Parts: sequence; C-alpha cells; structure tokens
Amino acid sequence: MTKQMTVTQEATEILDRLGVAKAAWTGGTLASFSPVTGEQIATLPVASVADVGAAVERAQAAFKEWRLVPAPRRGELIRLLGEELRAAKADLGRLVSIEAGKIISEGLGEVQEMIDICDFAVGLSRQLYGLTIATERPGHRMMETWHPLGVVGVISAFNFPVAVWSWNTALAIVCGNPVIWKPSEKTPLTALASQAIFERAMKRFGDVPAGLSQVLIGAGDVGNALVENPKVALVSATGSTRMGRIVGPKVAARFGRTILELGGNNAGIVTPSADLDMALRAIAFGAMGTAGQRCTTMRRLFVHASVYDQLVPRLKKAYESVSIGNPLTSNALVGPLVDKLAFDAMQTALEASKSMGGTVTGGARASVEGDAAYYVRPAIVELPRHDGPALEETFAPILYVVKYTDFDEVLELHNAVGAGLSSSIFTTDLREMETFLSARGSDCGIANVNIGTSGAEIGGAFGGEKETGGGRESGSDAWRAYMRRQTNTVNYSNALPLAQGVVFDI
Ligand code: UN1
Repeated sequence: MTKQMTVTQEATEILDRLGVAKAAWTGGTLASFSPVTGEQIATLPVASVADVGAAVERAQAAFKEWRLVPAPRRGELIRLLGEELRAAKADLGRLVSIEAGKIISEGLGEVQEMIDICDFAVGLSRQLYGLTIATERPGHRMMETWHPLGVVGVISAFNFPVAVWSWNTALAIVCGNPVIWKPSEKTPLTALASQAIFERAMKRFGDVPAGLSQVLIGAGDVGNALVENPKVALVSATGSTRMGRIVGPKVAARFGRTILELGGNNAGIVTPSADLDMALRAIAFGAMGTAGQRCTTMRRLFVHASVYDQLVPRLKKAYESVSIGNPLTSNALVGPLVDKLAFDAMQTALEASKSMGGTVTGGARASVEGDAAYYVRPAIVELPRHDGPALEETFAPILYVVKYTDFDEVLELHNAVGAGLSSSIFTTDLREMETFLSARGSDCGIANVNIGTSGAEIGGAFGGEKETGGGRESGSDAWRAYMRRQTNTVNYSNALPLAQGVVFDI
C-alpha cells in the first residue's frame, strides 16, 4: 500500500481487479469495517428472507442438472477454481488482511488453504468410492453407491472468511451439490471476491447451471432462513457454540443434515521431556497468531512443575516483545482484534482471571491506528487452578497457564471443558505421547504431538467433539457428509432366496 492510499481505496482497487461489481458493495445498508484502521469500507445491499427462498429454488434447479454431470467433470470446475485462486492469491490474501485484520502471510496462507482444498477435491472427484459387500444370498451382489445430496448452505465466520467456504464448496461441487453461502456480516467483501473468482472459473468451464454457487449478504435472518428451509439438505455452519445450539436443533427438527464447526478451547501440555525451544515457538504461534482469533487458537497451557520456571518466564518475555501493528503497513506478527466487542470480551475475561487470583501479563490496548481500531498486547495469565474463565472460549489472545505435576491428572483437566476441537502435547516420551493419542488421552477431534493446536493441513478431517459440534470438514472422508449413501442389492440368479432364511412361498 502506498502511503497516501487509505484502506478503503486499496479495498476498492482490489475489488475492481477481482471483478466485483460496485453495485454489490455500495449504496446498501450493511456497513462493513476494516479492523486494521476501524474505518468503514463499504455499504452493502443485503438479501431479504424472500431472496433466500428464491436462491434456494435456483439452487434446487441447478442441483437437478449438476447431479447428472459425471463427478470427474465436476472436478474440472474445481480445477479451474484452483487456477483462478492461484492467479488471484495476492489480491484475495490482501483483502482478507484488510477485512479480517490478518497479517499478510496469514491472509496468503488462507488463500493457499483454498488452493490446496481445490487440488484435493479434484483428485477426490475420481475417488467417490463405495464398497462392494459380500452377500449371504447366492447369485446376488451387494454394494453401496454415493449420490449427490442436494442444496448445501454454508454459514461462515469472520476469522476464516474464505477458506471455510472453499472447504465446503470444493467438496460440495465435486459431490454434485449447489452451494448457497451466507458469509459473516463482518467479512462480506472477501465473500463477494471469492464468488467473482469462482464465476470466472464457471465461465471458463462453460455449461454450469445458473444458481450452482450463490452468495447471500445479510445478517442473522438470512442465515436463519437457510437453516429453516427444508430444501437445504445440509447446513454447514461455523461459529460460536451459542449459534450451534440454535442451528443444530432447527435443522435436526426437519431431518436435515448439519456440519457444525463451533467453539474451541484448545490446550497444550508441556511435559518434563519436552523440547522447550520448540514448544516455545509452537505455543507463541498457536496462542498469539491471528491475534488469538482462530477456532484452533491455543487458549490453555498445562506446564509440568519441573520445567515451569524454564518455560514460562521465556514465554512471558515473548509476549512482552511480540510486535503488534498494522498488518498492511508493517511486518508485525499480531494484528488487530476484529472489533470493540472482541476487545471488551477480552477485558472481561482478564478481570475474571484477576478476581480468581490469576497473574496477568499483557492484555492492554495498544495504540496503533487510533480509537476506531482495537489492537491489544496478547495476554498470558498464570492461574492458580484450572477454573473460571479458562473453561470458556474467549475469542482473543489470552493464554491461561496452569502448573501440573501428575500426568493422569493433567489429562483429566485437559478434557474438562465443553469444547473438543484441538489439542497438543509437547513431549519426547513415547509413553506420554501415545497415551495422549489413546482412548484415554485427548478427547478432541485434533490431537497433535510437538506441534501447536492451530494451523492444520487440509488433508486431514477438520473438526471437533462435544460442544465443538462433531462436524468434520476438508480432508480424509469428510466428503461423505455431502453425499447420500445408497445400499444396492442385485439379484442375477434365477431364484429368489430371502435373507435370514425367511420362507415366503406363494
Ligand atoms: C478456523 O479457525 O475456523 O487449523 C479454522 C487451522 C486452520 C483452520 C482454522 N487451518 O488453524
């Protein structure tokens, strides 16, 4: 960014370059802000509840066509999306930084996740395998077939404004489904940009049914209309546990499917045998990266008493010296919080920590870009016990540190929270490592060894247990959630033997 250009001017140039029509982000009622400076960057027209219904009808019509396109051909569309994303990486990554406040390498990293999932999905488009199953009847064959599911609704959060859409979209499209996306109202511009990029891919592909990919800008009523529409076969929702408690039962009541990606309260355990230099770096990225605003951010740290005094003072030093700044104009490692609400929630949690006897290092507001932007020094909180605010997710850079002595006990504490997304252990002891990964170890969807809790690759299934919602996205066999399974039994004999030896001769 040149010195004289404002964030708004730069966003405008990027949106123009990416081909987003001006009418989509000007003259409307939804104001969007950049957390980098706090300035208002756009006013977007919003969808009405009636628009949602119309979008679902369009998507349903697209589904009827798209489900008949051979899966490898559907993969070709996602291959083109990957190409377009490669070409747009610098612009889209920077727009992520402008709109979500991420540092440049994390904004680019998010776009890289989009490219990676496209590559994955292209391969997947030739691997939507079912099983062949031995039957008990002679002259019969039994198998399962995976069919496209229907309209997929994606509700995404501000903190990964585009990658989460791409995880869902790349898989949904190769699985034969249309997608309707309701992005966070805090990050509508990156959504419009992603859609424009996808539209270029669709144009190159040629014969794409209208309504295969749609974006609806709006607030909670728009998301709710998607959730309640019986023609939306799958709702993939990322956000708070509070949101999931509303979405989950509503979709279940109409027998729809959900993928819920909700809160995380991810912990690390530093054992006596840990490589402390490595642990320090991993914890720093896991806890302070993205200003503590990843679902996978490390929020709790259990440190064995024998290494506590070697690790924690170094960690505090790292917290005191980490660079905080405007991600667009500096190389700072920590950018802004998304808004004032996030800042207030952080301060409330820090107050609660103090009142239970915690020692807080950091946490104060940093003056970087004036009053409208909320930058903070990340906070490290030494707690006398694992309790109070440490049991809840606060979406801000707070790391609660608790000393432990007994391994079995720390496993209990580790699992004693509502969320179950990600976890990690720092150890070179084989028994501790394997126990952590065993049935009596971490109860999370992601359990790492000598790696922090965040920064997962797309190849694995991403998601968590308990209050995290149980959904799985991106790699491994997460694609199955986007398809319906059919068991087929074919009789190629001249007889009609019944299963279980039942006799029914007429
Ligand atoms: C999220 O915070 O919603 O593992 C997703 C990670 C990223 C994805 C985070 N690959 O940190």
